[in-house]
Parts: sequence; C-alpha cells; structure tokens
Amino acid sequence: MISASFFTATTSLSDLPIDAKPHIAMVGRSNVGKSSMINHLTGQKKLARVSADPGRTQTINLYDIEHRFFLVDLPGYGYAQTSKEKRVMFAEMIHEYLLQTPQLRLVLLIIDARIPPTELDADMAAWLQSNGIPFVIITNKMDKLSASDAAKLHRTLEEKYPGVRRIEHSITSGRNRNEVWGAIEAATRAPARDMSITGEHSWTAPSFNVDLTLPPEETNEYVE
Ligand SMILES: Nc1nc2c(ncn2[C@@H]2O[C@H](COP(=O)(O)OP(=O)(O)O)[C@@H](O)[C@H]2O)c(=O)[nH]1
Ligand SMILES: [Mg+2]
Repeated sequence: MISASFFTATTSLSDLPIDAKPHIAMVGRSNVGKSSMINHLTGQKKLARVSADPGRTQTINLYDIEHRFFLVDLPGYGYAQTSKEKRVMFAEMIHEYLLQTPQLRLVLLIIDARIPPTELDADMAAWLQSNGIPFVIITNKMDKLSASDAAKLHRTLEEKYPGVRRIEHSITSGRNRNEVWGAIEAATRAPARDMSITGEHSWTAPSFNVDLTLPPEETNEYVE
C-alpha cells in the first residue's frame, strides 16, 4: 500500500506548503477523471471526491504521498454550468499555481479518450509548452473506446501534439497505471525548477526513463 492522505484545500497560493517536496499536478476538463486518478493511483477509493456532477473541485487540493511529494488536484476547466466569473477565477488560479509553484515538477494533462481534444485542451497544452512546463498527456477512459477508435485517437494526437509523451489510461481496467507512476516517480527526482528564468524553454523537462519504485505486487491490482 502507498501511504497517502489529504493535506490541504485552498484557493490561495500563499496557503501552500513552503517545503521542498515536489508537486505533481493534474489538469483537465471537468469530469475527465482527475479525482478518480488520485484514488486509483493511491489505491484509496475515497481519498479524493469523485462526483457524477462535474465542476465540483473548486480548490487546489493537495494529497501527501508517502511524505515524499504531493499530488495536486486542480479545478477542472470548461464546465459550462459554472458561471463565467468562476471560470475566469479558476483559470487564473490554475495558471497562477502552475507558473508560480517552485515545487511543481510535472503536469498530467488528462483528456477524455472519447472526446477529441477540445479547444480548451489544445489551449492548455500550448500554454504549458510555451511556459516550458513539463507535461504528459493522459488519455483516460480508454476502456470506452473500440480498437479502431483508439487507433484514430492515436493518429489525431500524434499529429496534434508531436513529441509529447502520451499514456493511454483507464481507471476501470487499470491499464497503464504503472506507466503513470513511472512518469510521476521520474518527475519527483527531476531537478527543481529554476524560478529565476521565465518564458520559453525556461525549464528542462524531466526524463521519464526511470524504473518504477513500486514493488511488483502493486502492479495493476486495482479493481473497481
Ligand atoms: N469508464 C471510465 N470512467 C471513468 C474513468 N475515470 C473516471 N471515470 C468516471 O468519470 C467520472 C468523473 O470522474 P472525476 O474523477 O470526478 O473527474 P474530475 O472532475 O476530473 O475530477 C466519474 O463518474 C468516474 O467514475 C475511466 O478510466 N473509465
Ligand atoms: Mg474532481
């Protein structure tokens, strides 16, 4: 078992811990599976609140993982039922967090495999790229896709995001859970962000070719 616990929920960057523990953040549209991902990765079904009605997470939520690093659940973007003011506020909060958190090592950009990448997803990917923030694209809910649709999605994403690492993922089937852990673990070992440089290419992307540190019995054992 991985020891994981809720650490804090806040809307203000000044409330975030100032220690050096790395942050790994999840971004993506509402309902894409960010909170589920935290539960799935930690094997604790009730750690993060998963909801049938989207747009619930309105704070920056930190989860402490083995006192080594934080998984960070950010508010989802693009949920139409949220008021315009709130959407703008969330977007500002997310951008501010991503730009100003020295401990941030990696963003998991989670997209819904069933829905072709939306404009908001594309905007987020472009924004991360232009700010030199390392990210991987996780196509979640792959269990909902036929083999031919999966092949189509693969081609679309290859074209749209050349050179960006992608992980095909499903919480329901447990597919590639270890690969996500591998990316996270590698990122936690990457050098700290240099906050003195801003703008394009300010930050060296962590390398991902690091072995998993999880014991083998942890592999894909999650069942819903
Ligand atoms: N079929 C399927 N459903 C998923 C998967 N991941 C998440 N879900 C469901 O998607 C819904 C939204 O999940 P949630 O984690 O609350 O999304 P969030 O808004 O991004 O935090 C929930 O009903 C989850 O059970 C997956 O891989 N496959
Ligand atoms: Mg959520």
